[in-house]
Amino acid sequence: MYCSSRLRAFAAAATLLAAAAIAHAQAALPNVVILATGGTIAGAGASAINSATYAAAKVGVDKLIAGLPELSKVANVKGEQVFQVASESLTNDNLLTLAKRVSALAKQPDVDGIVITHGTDTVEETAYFLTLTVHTNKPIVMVASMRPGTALSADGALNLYDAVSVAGSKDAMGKGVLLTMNDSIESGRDVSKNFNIKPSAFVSQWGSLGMVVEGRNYWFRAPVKRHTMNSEFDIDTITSLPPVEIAMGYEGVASTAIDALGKSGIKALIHGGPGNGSVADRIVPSLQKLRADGIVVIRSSRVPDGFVIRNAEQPDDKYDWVVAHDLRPQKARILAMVALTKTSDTKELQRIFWEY
Ligand code: DAS
Repeated sequence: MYCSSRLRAFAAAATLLAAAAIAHAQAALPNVVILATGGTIAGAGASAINSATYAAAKVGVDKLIAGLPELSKVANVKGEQVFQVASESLTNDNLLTLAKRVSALAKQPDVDGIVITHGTDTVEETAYFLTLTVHTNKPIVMVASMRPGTALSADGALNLYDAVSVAGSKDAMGKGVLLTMNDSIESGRDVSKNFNIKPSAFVSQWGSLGMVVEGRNYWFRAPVKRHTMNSEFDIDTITSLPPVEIAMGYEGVASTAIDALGKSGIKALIHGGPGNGSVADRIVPSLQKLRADGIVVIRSSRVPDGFVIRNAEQPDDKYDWVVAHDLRPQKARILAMVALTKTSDTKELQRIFWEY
């Protein structure tokens, strides 16, 4: 018969052993920080059938983490609430604040990866900005959701689990900023929101980088454009972003928007033209006026896929215009703002649009 003191000693030893085992298991897990900014992934609807009618940016990061205990199996997770907004309302200053926080965390030796929860509307823009300006090889993984957590078949929980799993993976290092949505791992540079109400909304015209399934990554390609450690742009040296706006091209377009933007203090105008970034002949004089006033003119295309070819139908050399390569207008604007923090020389800008 064991005396009670021996039982107490046995229980104490067992407790210590269990604590040591937990500590050992946690030490083996990567440390991942989740930076929350808002969006549908933090949204809430009135009922389970409200998959499209809901309020974004309502649930705090601690509640997101607490609602997903499976995260503790793939990483030691800490959360920070950077913003709580719908992403269509994010500003250039928000971009700078977020990127600087990511850069600071990435320098910490006790941080192995960073996840950013974000609205779907502009996550493609934030992802590109971060991949252009944050100097780290550590995984930075954006994640969003098309349905709020209150809806039937909500996609946020698995998307977030995937994002934390990828952010803690050594094989995700050095691939630039990533986005995990709907089991896919997308390049932050290439991905865009192609459908406004489906979980399969996000597509990269040159293909996904891979997939993440049950916490394991399957890679099928790697980015070739410059990013993160190989970028000449560094968020730690950027204090503000020059104003760049977008004007679309379409049948019957007037020069009203372009003329007004030309007087608003912008440093570059992205022209989102039809086809190969075509410019209506009646608009050319307005664009030439902007150019004469020192405003950079960048030809992008409203066509979702493909890339604008220089000097094809438009005499870019003659007008001293820059072409946006395969970047949609909203992405071309991000690169233009970043590039203009360093140069306004159009030959240098064109090099940058080829390389990033
Ligand atoms: N308004 C959208 C946004 O915040 C909601 C979402 O889809 O995340 O981007």
